[in-house]
Amino acid sequence: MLQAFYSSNAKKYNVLFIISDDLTYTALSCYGNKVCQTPNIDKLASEGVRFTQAYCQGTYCGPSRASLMSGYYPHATGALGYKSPRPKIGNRSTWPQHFRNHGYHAARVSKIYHMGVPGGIESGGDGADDPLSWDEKYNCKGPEWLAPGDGETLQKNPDGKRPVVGGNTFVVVEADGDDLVHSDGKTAAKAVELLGKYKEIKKPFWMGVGFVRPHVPFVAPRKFFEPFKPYSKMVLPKKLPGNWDDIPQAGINYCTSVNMEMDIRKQKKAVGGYYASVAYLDAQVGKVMNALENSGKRDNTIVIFTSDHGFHLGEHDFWAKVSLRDESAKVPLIISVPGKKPGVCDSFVELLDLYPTLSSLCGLPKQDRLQGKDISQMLDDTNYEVRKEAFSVAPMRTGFLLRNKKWAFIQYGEKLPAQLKGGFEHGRNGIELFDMENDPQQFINLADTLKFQPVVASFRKKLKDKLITVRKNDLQD
Ligand SMILES: [Ca+2]
Repeated sequence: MLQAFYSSNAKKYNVLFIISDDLTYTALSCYGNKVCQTPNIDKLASEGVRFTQAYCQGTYCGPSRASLMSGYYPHATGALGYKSPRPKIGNRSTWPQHFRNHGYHAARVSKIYHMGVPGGIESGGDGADDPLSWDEKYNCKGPEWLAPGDGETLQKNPDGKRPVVGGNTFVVVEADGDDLVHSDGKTAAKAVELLGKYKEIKKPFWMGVGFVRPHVPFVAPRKFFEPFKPYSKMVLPKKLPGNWDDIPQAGINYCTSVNMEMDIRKQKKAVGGYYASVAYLDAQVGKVMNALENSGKRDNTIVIFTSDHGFHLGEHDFWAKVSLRDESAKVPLIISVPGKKPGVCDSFVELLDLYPTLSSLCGLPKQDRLQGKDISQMLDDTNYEVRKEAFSVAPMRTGFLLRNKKWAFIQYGEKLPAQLKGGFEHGRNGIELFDMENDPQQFINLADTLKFQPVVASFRKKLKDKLITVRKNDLQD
């Protein structure tokens, strides 16, 4: 009864969901970066609640996006790679589909489910999209690493002879021309056009706007690189000798300064190129927000800004994603609900919480099958706590993270009972335990310290229970 009453009386807000690709919270000025300025994202943060402890559920595009859009953890759907969650969820509704089913017009501009970057953006295809999620959808083709300009391949290019290349490679291109040369400029323009069009529609809308920067290649119009040049002035994270000695092999990220053969000059240019891509992204976010203001719908539109996962910029000599350290597993998250007080929330949230939370804020029926939690009360009271810890996975290396206020617990390796003929085998590829209050940069692995064995044991049990809960769901036969 209460639900019916709530639903019929709740405001039908529009939803504008803006998601960046491979954006670490550490690169945003509203999260404390002093070098990279992001005035448009900062403005949105000042109008909403900025979450300082938001975590993705998978530390690369495919599983993270499939999870947040479907409402299930990666290990529930088995969407651990770069696939659509649809075969596993059958006729159950995704996040925008649930809104469509309740009178919303749903639109996608560019990358919301997984798309290969740069390859998929060069070809302009749909990627691992889910057609049932949308009333209309647009792909925004761009030249990526082929954009005319000054390019350099930073990765595995010790003698400087390697040309600019495609694929998932650290390449910087200071590009000729304006914003519209690139995919994200076109994405912003399409979103602006749709917001203009939606002035006239009677239905509320759910619009997903997916930007592909700062995902590699670091390509943007030249002017965005200026604040970061000469690149030699970029400051790299603190390096500690022997930093890898106390972590398991599985804990050393797949991209490092060593295996990418990046010297200090290239590392600094990678940071500058990444920041330029973030500045370019920020400018595109500004265009979309201006268009929302101009459409007259800002006052009844909930705006969300986030990223599918984070990114290392040289911490521990790690680069890129996959890692379960905070720079990679934590995401920027801003939720701006008209009429609610802006603030900063330090309680734990997961990207998985967006689907049930937005459903609740818009008065749509609650679905108990969803694995995320409704965090809408945190938007009224930033001290409110819905979860004590966040859970994230790096399927590529069977890595699992449990993160609470005090600890980051990371475990690698898992064999299921079917493979073992009875009994789980957890953590055979190593464990990391970091004291996040005294060692927030995660330099000292305490997993082998005698004193902390009870903490390790308690987390091992917690993780085992968590995986059982995650796998017990309505998708199972
Ligand atoms: Ca990504």
